Amino acid sequence: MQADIFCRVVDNYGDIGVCWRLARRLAHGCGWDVRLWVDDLASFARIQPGIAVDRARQSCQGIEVVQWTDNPDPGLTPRDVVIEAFACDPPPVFLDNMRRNHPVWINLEYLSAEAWVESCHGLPSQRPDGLVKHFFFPGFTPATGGLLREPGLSAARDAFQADPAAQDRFLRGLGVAEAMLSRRSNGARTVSLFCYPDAPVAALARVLAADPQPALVLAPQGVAPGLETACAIPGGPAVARLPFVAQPDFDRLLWCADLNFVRGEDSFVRAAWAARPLVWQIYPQDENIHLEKLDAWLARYPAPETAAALIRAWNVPGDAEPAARALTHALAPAAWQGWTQAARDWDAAQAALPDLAENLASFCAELAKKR
Ligand code: TRH
Repeated sequence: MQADIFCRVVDNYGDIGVCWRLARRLAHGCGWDVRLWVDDLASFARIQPGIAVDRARQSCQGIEVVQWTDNPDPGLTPRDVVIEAFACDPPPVFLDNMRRNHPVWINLEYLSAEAWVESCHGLPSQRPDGLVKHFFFPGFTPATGGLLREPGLSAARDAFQADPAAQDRFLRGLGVAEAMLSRRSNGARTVSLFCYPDAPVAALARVLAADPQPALVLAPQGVAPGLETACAIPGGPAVARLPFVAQPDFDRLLWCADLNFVRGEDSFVRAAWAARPLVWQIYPQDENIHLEKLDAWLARYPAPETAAALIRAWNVPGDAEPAARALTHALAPAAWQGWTQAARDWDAAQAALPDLAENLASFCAELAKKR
């Protein structure tokens, strides 16, 4: 298959994060020839070293990257499959060409655990101009498009998690100081923190300070700017700032941590694949719709109620007290043990389902036959 993936960066790194991961998975796992159109190469460059921010066309890891501008090259005509991420609409000149050669057209939707996703997944939308767009929904059940997950991921993760020396080498390579590494080898709890600016980080610092087990917080540069100040309290956790890294290294970072605070869409899924406890800060939406989505996922996530209460509290900005109380309960030994087991169970259950790229590839192949 030859495909065009269109990615418009609304904000943050999730749009390009999902599209880049999908492009690599389709190219390297399914043998597709992929062209990725991106309107914000600067965001892309932050999560993929080597991307030039000012090149109209470039190749990265066997994928052609096209800078999506207001005047795209009309010579870049549609091929077998067009995937628009998150309803971003291909450019008009490209659409004109689509009316001529009728490629398979997919709208890849946002991830949600809500039940209605199953009934909408795969539905066609017939347009007045004769083109048909199909909705493809990621999700957590066999009746959805699934989640992106590379073959061999569990084995690579298990080997890395069983190898403290490899973890030390990895963290050292990211600039983590020897004192921090010793803290880890002496039993400190490693926490990774990737959150939005309103996350109750002071509550996290206070609870970790009061916990009998020392802690180390690993946070990307620029995320949670108040973290160092919040942690500068008696018994407070040590803080290590890390550069933004490429996606495979971001996985390794999550695999190093005992507890991962993640956000948005893609880092949330990757934290699930770490098979360790995770706290999800969901992308905020108007009228708190996101809290319904959060509850829909919590209804599926097998963690104890203490963990669910913490995840809910972490998503309510303002009063940090409920988050602090919930975190204290969730870290108590029996609750923590239950959560750790649940994280393994969740990973194993989800890993048993076909991944999004496999599902998408067979869905497109079926549609292509009918063209
Ligand atoms: O950055 P985000 O908050 O993105 C959000 C969400 O996707 C949200 O749903 C969407 O509507 C909005 O963007 C526009 O969080 P997310 O989804 O976790 O994306 C972060 C990406 O960045 C993910 O692919 C992991 C990647 N990343 C790295 O590759 N290296 C890093 O060092 C870090 C910190 C992140």
